[in-house]
Amino acid sequence: MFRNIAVCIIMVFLTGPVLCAENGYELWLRYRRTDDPARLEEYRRAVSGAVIPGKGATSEIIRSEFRMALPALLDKPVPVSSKPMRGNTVLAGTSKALKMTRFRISKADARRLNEEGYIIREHRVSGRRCIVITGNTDSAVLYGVFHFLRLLQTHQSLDGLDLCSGPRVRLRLLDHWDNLDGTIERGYAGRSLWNWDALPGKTDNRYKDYARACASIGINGTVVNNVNAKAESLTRPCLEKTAALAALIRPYGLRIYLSARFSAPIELGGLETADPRDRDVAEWWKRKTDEIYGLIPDFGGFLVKANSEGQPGPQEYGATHADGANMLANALAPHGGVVMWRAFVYDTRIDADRAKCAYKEFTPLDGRFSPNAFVQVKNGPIDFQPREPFHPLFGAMPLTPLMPELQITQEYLGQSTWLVFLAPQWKEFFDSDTYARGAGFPVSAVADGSADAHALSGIAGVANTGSDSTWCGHLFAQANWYAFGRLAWDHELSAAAIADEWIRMTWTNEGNTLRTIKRMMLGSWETCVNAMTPLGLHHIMREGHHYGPDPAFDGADRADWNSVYYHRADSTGIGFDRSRSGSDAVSQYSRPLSEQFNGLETCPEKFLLWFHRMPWNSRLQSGRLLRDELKFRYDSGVEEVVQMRRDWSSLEDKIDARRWNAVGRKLEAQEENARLWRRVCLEYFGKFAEGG
Ligand code: GCW
Repeated sequence: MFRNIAVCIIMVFLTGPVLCAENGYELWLRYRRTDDPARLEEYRRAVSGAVIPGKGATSEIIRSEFRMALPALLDKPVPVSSKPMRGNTVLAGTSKALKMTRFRISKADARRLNEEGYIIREHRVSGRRCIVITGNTDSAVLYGVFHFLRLLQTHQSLDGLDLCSGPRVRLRLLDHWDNLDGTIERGYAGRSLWNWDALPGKTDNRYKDYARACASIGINGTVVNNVNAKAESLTRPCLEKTAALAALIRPYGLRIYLSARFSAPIELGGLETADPRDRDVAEWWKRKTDEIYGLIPDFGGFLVKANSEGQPGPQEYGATHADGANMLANALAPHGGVVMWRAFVYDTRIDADRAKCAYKEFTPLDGRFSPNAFVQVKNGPIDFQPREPFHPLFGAMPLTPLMPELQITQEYLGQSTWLVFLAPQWKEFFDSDTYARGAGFPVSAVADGSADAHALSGIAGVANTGSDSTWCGHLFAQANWYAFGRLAWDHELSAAAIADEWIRMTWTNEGNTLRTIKRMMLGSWETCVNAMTPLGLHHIMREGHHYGPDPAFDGADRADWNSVYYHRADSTGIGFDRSRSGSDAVSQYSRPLSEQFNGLETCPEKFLLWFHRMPWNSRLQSGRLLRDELKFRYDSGVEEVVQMRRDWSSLEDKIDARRWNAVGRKLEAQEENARLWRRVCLEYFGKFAEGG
């Protein structure tokens, strides 16, 4: 990288500005010279140096971040020190560390800030105009520092700064579906970041780079192993490796969590049972948990996938999910840890409609979970589809903190080939009104705990990171990692605002390019829905790997692993009847939403075939017949991808060739795949539609 920069400097000297080849490794933390002269002047005046008086690893990280960022952004030497200095400085530290500046956080501020919130405020110190970045803890200050740097990266004014920001959700986690052998389940960006063979002795700079990127967007926890867990992760040697990792990422405010295999007491402890009501089993978990805390004092807790897709669980012993969760919660409670118990269950003996299973299993358990237990619920009732209505469990378990699980890795959304910006999808989810206790009861209020006054709140995103030099396999997939962190911090942010920040930091502040990329990103999710599963269709991807179309698939062992189960197309129509006269999944939603979903006239068209089975000649809002509308949607999907390619082509001289080419190649493959989707789906559905 340094060589690259040196070459660039020489080239700038000789020929004026050039676009240097970049590989994307720097993510949104590329600190480039501020190329707006007025802003550059302003920043140079406002920031003559940075003072970070704190001791400890986090303060050192902040110093090194400033040393990297400020001279680059301001294009001049900027002293960074732990000692006071003259001039208009940036002062960053906890209120204790900043004592000498006489900057006081008022009591009201302190309460508002809690543990992770920060203030960025202009403040006079001995007649000088300084910018103070402060909070109650080191990680709060670190978050504030990244926010401040973001202001510079995105060319915001520093005039009269007075910002205060705190996270709406307490636990903001990445879930890595990484296996101990270095593979990643549903990973499309190379191998796992964690090199378990080399740990604990040998670590990798990339761990710190990962933690730094997470800290820059407010992520404060990471579940390092797959929910399809191996008991081996809980063995002493593995825990020592995990502890080494935990020590590296701790100063960035990141805590480690582990997925726990429920049958570990049998596999590792030699017990005959894993029954959560068995004294020896509970004792084994208690000892194991104590051992973990002995190695990792700030260990976050366990994530558990139980009685789901072949994973062991309490139901094997006639015990409930709550029994299982509580046993682990009890072991964690003395240490302040949490258990995150997943609600991703779909036992067809519970209900023939997979979408209904989790609700039926979990709502009767509301109120029976320990205070430090979350139930972790995917955004929709099936499985991370391009579009789903929100999961009916949101709002239906008022006594239990629910932790939404979003999928950043695009398992069903074109993986690392498709450009799909997911913030609009997540916003649709957060903003959905559950009507659980009357109107105005959105999913976001369940997620942040405000709806039912839960002290615990959390959100998890299934990570899309890997060993690839771009981290995420697609340069635009980085935007989803970014957006997840930003929305976990503040779900009120708009998708457009997040895209704007990310583009400015990752690509450019230049207006025309910014607008073009933003347009591409903001339309990209609807494009994906149109191109793959319009009008509420779902789960018609190729079996197993879930890339590309296979609506005809009917060969799986389980009915609900087949595409035909979900679309039910024949010559009389298409769609899954989940209305009152069908599976009645609509009744799992509160009134009046259940009524709205139930009514053919009132059901939003985006969910039409999710909730209803429709004759091919039904007339839709556009005036088109269903069969024509489907064609129209698949056509639009392709056209929109073609337009994205055109947009991207127009940026050739605005973006460095390496990244421009990399994205161009991805878009080409995306177009090919969109065309395949259209061809396969229209041919297959068309056969029925013609006869209808
Ligand atoms: O989406 C499905 C995936 C599985 C995954 C499972 C889950 C980790 O296809 O690969 O397993 O969901 O969320 O548990």
